[in-house]
Amino acid sequence: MTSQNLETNAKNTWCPGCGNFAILNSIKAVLKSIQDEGTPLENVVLVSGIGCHAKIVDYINVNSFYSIHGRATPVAEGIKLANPTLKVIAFAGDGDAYGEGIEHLIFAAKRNIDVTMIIHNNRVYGLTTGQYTPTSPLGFKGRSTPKGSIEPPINPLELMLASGATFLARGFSHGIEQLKKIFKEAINHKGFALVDVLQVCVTFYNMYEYYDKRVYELKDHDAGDYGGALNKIKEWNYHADSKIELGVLYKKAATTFEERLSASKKDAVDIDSNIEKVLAKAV
Ligand SMILES: Cc1ncc(C[n+]2csc(CCOP(=O)(O)OP(=O)(O)O)c2C)c(N)n1
Ligand code: SF4
Ligand SMILES: [Mg+2]
Repeated sequence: MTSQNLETNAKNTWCPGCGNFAILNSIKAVLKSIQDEGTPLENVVLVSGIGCHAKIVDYINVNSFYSIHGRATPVAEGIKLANPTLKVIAFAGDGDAYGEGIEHLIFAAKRNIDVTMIIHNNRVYGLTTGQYTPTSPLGFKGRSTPKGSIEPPINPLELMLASGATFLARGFSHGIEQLKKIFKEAINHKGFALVDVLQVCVTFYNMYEYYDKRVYELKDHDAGDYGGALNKIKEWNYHADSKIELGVLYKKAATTFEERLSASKKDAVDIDSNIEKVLAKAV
């Protein structure tokens, strides 16, 4: 098997210092390792929404679907259902996934469909130059909220846990080695996996100094304990001025949507053939 070159000819137009570079470099390293372990990259499909983050699929030489704002999740689900042997990895922004596309995310988690969602959570609309998003803090000053946002943020990881996600983690664009580890574990997880990456937008919301002072890596955390995971997830809440936990927060083995779908198709075939037998006898 020849090794697939991951580079493309697309010109990178992200701002210098953007946290998206850390995600790009980490995922490229993980794709390379997946390939080295024997999975051809033609078995991987990347999906993106619309936003600065979405350009990532232009910068990786792997089959991809550049979708529309808020719709990375259903496109990823459709690809997985059409061909369950594929590994599907979707990239979405916080505006994309936690705003316009939030309902898709809830249902994907509820179904436990086997896709990996990587959320570039810069807590701002980057591409449209600085409006507030569902994870911007109360008081956030941006293009659409010059006097400060009057809404508190949502905690997307708490919402995903309640919705049924079976793998939840948080990474940071100042921690490439940890990002690689988390991405690899998320991609290998069987079921719905979401990685919320604190991806700093240096141009419209530069949080490096703030995060650098507060982040810490989870140690001795039992990711299989729902209650413990919930407590950890609620510790920071995207607003409190507290420590911010990084790492795998929750992980659970569970039947996937595709497995249940395939079993129900088999039942349907059995029912059909039984009906044919009954009808044949009746004639
Ligand atoms: C259906 C639809 N709604 C709105 C837009 C306009 N739009 C494009 S990018 C964007 C925000 C992107 O923010 P985010 O998803 O956080 O990504 P980022 O640019 O921060 O990576 C919006 C509102 C659009 N292109 N399509
Ligand atoms: S606007 Fe922000 S998110 Fe977009 S490329 Fe520039 S630094 Fe990155
Ligand atoms: Mg954003």
